Amino acid sequence: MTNSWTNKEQPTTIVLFDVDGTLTPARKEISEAMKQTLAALRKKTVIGFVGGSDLIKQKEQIGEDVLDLFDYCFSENGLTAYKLGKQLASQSFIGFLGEEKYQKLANFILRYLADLELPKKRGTFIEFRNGMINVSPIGRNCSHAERDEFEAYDKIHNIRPKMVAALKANFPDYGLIYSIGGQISFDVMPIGWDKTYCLRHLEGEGFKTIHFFGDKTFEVRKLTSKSTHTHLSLDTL
Ligand code: M1P
Repeated sequence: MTNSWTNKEQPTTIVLFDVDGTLTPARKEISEAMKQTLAALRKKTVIGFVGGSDLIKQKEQIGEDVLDLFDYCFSENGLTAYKLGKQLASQSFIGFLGEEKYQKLANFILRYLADLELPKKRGTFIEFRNGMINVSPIGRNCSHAERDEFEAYDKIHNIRPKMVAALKANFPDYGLIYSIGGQISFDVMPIGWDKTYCLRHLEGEGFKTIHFFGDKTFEVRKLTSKSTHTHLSLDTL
């Protein structure tokens, strides 16, 4: 199959990058050196990012012009997606779950957190995104120092793994997966809406090779697509 990326040296190769911990330090800004590397790579292959956060955060970290810097932009794992700056079809978490089920889930989370003693608690414990919710026991509006502190505390006390286990036990029929990808939170999304979701936008686009670079890539899955050798490493789920 041919595709439309004839301006690239390798038009059937796409290189995808995770954001936090890969293109940028966690929740921090991209460096000029990284931007230049991406611009040079973009001449050779098609490039994209696939991040768990929403586009607003990716603009804060990569720049207001983020949509111009990549051929594909996959926010919220591709639930919100852009090709050459034009938005592609999207789905929503609330559309999948429905208001009634969502409220049961949110109420359980807030009750669980209310009973939790931590060295520090701040604010924004549930961040409602288009394609997922993000749950943070300390609260998303903690400072950078506080997030480092929570991460270290969590490594010892397993706050997030225990909370995920409680959610799995209480909502076994909700069709959700839980991903502890960052420092202070975990993502909750429908099964299949992890980082591999973005691949749905690449089907039929004529790519033969898909490279993914990310941190916490513990599992490697060989995909059964029409591509000759397509590999994608996943965040831990
Ligand atoms: O990209 C990994 C994770 O980065 C952030 O996590 P945290 O704030 O816990 O460091 C979040 O954007 C999260 O959604 C994302 O999966």
